Amino acid sequence: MSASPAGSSANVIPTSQSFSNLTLVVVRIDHKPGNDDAYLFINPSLDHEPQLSDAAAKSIGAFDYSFDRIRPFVGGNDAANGRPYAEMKSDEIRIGATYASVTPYTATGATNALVFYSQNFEGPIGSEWSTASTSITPVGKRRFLGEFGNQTIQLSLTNVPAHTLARVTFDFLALRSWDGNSSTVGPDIFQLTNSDGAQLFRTTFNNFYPSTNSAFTADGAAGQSFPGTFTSASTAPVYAAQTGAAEVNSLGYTFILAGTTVPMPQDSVYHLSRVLIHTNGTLLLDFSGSGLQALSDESWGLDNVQVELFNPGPLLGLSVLPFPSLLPGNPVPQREQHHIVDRRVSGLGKMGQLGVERRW
Ligand SMILES: [Ca+2]
Ligand SMILES: [Ca+2]
Ligand SMILES: [Ca+2]
Repeated sequence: MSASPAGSSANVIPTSQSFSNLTLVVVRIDHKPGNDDAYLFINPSLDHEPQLSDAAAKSIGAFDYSFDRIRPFVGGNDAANGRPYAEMKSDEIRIGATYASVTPYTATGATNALVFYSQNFEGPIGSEWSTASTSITPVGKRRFLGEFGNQTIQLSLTNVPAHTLARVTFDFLALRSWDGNSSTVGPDIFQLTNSDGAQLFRTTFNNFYPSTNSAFTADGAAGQSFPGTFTSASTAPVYAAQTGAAEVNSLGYTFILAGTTVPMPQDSVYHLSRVLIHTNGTLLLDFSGSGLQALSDESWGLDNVQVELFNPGPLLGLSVLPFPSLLPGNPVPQREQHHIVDRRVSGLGKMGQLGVERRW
């Protein structure tokens, strides 16, 4: 998948993603004096506006993205066989000034959810999990999947009924001395991806406990990326330790900081949720930790995992939502709706390529 500024294949800005399934593509254009910035997102989470650093491809200050027409295209013409190299069906094209106005889902609008899977790890654990290793919290005696360190735990759900959206909800247990964005004893990263390539979470957590030892003050100051996304040490967002936690120091885990003798309480629980475009009958979710110290230093677990399915409406009925008369910063007035979208398969482009081009 790629963006093709100015409609020229010579300008193609590719991503590493290919697709043969239903895919949500979001293009963000920041109109500026002179050339503009454009970002291409593939299957971003629907209930969470992605950070610019999450873009699968971007074009910064290199082209003028003023536009009055969108032309999705895929493949070229296979003259030898008298057919296109590939085909694409567009379900819906939305143009708006905010992320929420162009994504086809809002949490409040999901009235037809089906709870397809639910697991609290208090009873038997099926083969859908790549491990059945559980632990019980010292306080509260909650049984959860864990403890884990630098490893990937997969949830594999099969025979999933027809759906177009899925929401995964779970409790993430950050146990002991998670160091967030720390560049010396971290970054301590948690990630969740699905098999269709969507990155649902990639973030860091920090269980910093106030200490008089200045050696630990820096780790606290490094903060954590959550509720944002960790990209790199130099660009990570910095939130205070345990920002967004539903529970703090409620599970009874402790850690003795180096140079001290008294165990300090260090644990937190986050209620996490993501919505993804998904239609396959198999749903694979990979939960993973990386950059972590030993399990005795910091570990993680999962509890109360739930997967809901949604069918927000029939697919493959193209609709174009009301078009703003003039997008913020776009100097080109848009024309009538039926002029905006051109569904022809273009002869421009390589096999399997999807582009959104500017023509005016
Ligand atoms: Ca439990
Ligand atoms: Ca640590
Ligand atoms: Ca660490």
